[in-house]
Formats: sequence, structure tokens, C-alpha cells
Amino acid sequence: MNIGITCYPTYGGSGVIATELGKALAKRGHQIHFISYAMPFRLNNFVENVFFHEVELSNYPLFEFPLYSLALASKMVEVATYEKLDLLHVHYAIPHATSALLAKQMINGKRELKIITTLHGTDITLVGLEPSFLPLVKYSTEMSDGVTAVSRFLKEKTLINYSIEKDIEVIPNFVDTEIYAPRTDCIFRKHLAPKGEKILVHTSNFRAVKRVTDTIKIFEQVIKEVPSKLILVGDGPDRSECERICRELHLCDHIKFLGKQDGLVEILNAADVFLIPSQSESFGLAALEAMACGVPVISSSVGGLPELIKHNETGFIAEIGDINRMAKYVIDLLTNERKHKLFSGNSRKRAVESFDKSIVVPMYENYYKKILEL
Ligand code: GMT
Repeated sequence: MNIGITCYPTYGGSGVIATELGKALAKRGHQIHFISYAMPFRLNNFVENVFFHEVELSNYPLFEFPLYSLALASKMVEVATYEKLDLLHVHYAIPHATSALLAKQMINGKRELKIITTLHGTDITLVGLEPSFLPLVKYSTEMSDGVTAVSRFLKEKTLINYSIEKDIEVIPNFVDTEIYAPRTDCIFRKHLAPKGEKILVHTSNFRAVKRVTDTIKIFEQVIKEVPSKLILVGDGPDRSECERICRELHLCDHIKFLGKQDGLVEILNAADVFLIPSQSESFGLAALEAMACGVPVISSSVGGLPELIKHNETGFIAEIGDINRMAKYVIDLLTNERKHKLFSGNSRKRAVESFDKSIVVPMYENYYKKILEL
């Protein structure tokens, strides 16, 4: 198949999934054309059958706001026409699905182009609900030839919040469990915890929805019982506030802010537990990556997280904001070696058996075939 893929190229789960999917499909012999305003960050090496088409934006003085959605639609028309695309798979509805539908209309009659939209999270649960976007997200979802959601939770939310009657296919996030795997040669651990302290890790984009401050409050309780370190990976609007809280609680010597990092596998391999106390999380790719490395996850009971994390098997789940309970769960795992080993093995097993890319990529491939036959 000749497949166009549009995603946000910067850090973020939807971009990771779109890029890894494209690379995996290319390995399976498909021609993949990424269309975006910048090269997706995981596309940093040459990959056979993968092409990148940059959307260029004119900054004519009259345009006070950049007209990216329109420039994207034009580029989609160009790529679909000259690269003979069979389908366009767009990740994150806003504005990608709308641009794709416009492109489809523009080439109508000249070429049959199917549009598949993958809903990832805040495009449905947060941003899409704003009055300025809601009608557009509803229309674009309804008019796409195929729609996938990354969890059953997100599918239900879409159908209810937008009053949509549409067959939405649930295809979960995936991970390459050969790369995200437990390693014995972890040099980071000694560096991060020189006195053999336990290590708690959280990775995110430091947005309010991630409740990163909860990880610090959980840690404040844990360190009273267990010598430990908290490693925070990523960056975003809440980072300064988190750093302020660390200073206020006199925890700066025990909490390390690593900022954005590429070497996540090494960091996860140093972790004893992974924290994800989010306010909203349609799947939780970060938690899956930790599980693949054999790290038990403590999470809030929101969104798609309970579809991923098995309570009392691969980790623990608590109500949003229930810091005391989450801290109790962390202490329980860090002080019970037998239980930790069991949960670690269960986590790895679940990632390999249910969410490895060899299982999930064919789900997309089969879905494409189904939509192309319609
Ligand atoms: O919605 C976001 O916060 C960003 C979005 C993204 O584009 O990175 O993340 C969402 O998509 C990921 C990949 O499908 C999911 O694993 C995340 O759970 C989801 N984030 C939220 O729902 C908050």
C-alpha cells in the first residue's frame, strides 16, 4: 500500500505511535509518506520505503495566524496525487483529520483516497471539547472513512461526548519489546542512586493533566520510609512549579529533573517503580514502556490506564489525587522484594503478550485493508 501519515512531529505519544507505525509498515514493504511541518523526532535515521514531505508555511503579513491546516491540506493533495496514495492515516484529530477531509474533497473524482483518523487523547477529552473545536472534531470524526481509538475508554468518550454513531476500532498503543526490555548492564542506577537507594521514575510533558506535583508529594511520603530518589524526565509548563515545590519541601537533593531525554530505555532500566498519577490518560504509552522494561506502575484509575495496568498484578491503581494510597503502594512494593519481582515479571509479560509491535501493527494493517475494501 502507499500510505500517507500525518502526526505532530514533536515529543508526545501520538507522534511516537505514528512514527513507529510508519517505520514498521515500511519494513513490511509498504511505501510510507510522512507529511508534517517537521521531521518526526523518531525518524532520525534513513529507513527504506519511508519518505518525508515538509509542509511549508508562508508568513505573509496579512496572515496574523499561521494557516497550517490549509497548507497541510494542499501538501496532502500534492503527495496523494503524485505518490499515488491509497490512504491517509492521520494521528490526533485536530487539525489533521479536517485537513485530510479537505484534501480528499479536492482530489475527488481524480483519485480514491481513504481517510483514517486515530484519536489519541486530548484531541477528544480536552481540546476537542472546546466550543471552537467541538463541531469540527465531530464532523471530521464522522466523515473519516475509518476511525480508531487507542482504548475502549476513548472510544466510549468519543461516542458519548460528540453524540456520534460510528464504528470505532480500538487499537491500543504498542511498544517494541526487544528495545524496551530489561537490561542487566544498567550503569545509570549507580549514577542516580550511588548509595543503593530505590528509584522512582516519572516521564511526561509536565502539563497540568499529568499531575506531576502528585509524584513529588508521593515521594515526600516514600522517602520517609525508604531511602530513595525520584527521577523526573521531560519538560513543560509545570516544571518550574515542581522545582519550586521540591525546594519548599527540602527535597532537592533527592529529586533529579533530567529534562527531555532520548535514552529512556536506560533510565527505565534504573527504575524500581514508575509513577503516572494523571488526571486524564487515554492509554498511557509511558506506562507501557516502563512495563516492557519490567517496571511495575503505580497509576491513577483514569481513562485507559485500567485497561493496561492490572491492579495487584503488574502494579497498583488508586483514585486521582489519592497521594496517600499511591505512596502506600509504592512503599509496599519497595519493601517487599518477592512481590516486586513478581510484579516486574508480570509487567514485562503483559507488555510482550498484549502490546508488542508485532501484535499491534498487523491490527492497523488489517484495518487499512478493511477500509480500502469499503
Ligand atoms: O493528549 C495528549 O496529552 C498528547 C497525546 C499525544 O499526542 O502525545 O497523548 C495521548 O496519546 C498517547 C498515544 O496514544 C496516549 O498514550 C496518551 O495517554 C494520550 N494522553 C492523554 O490522554 C492525556
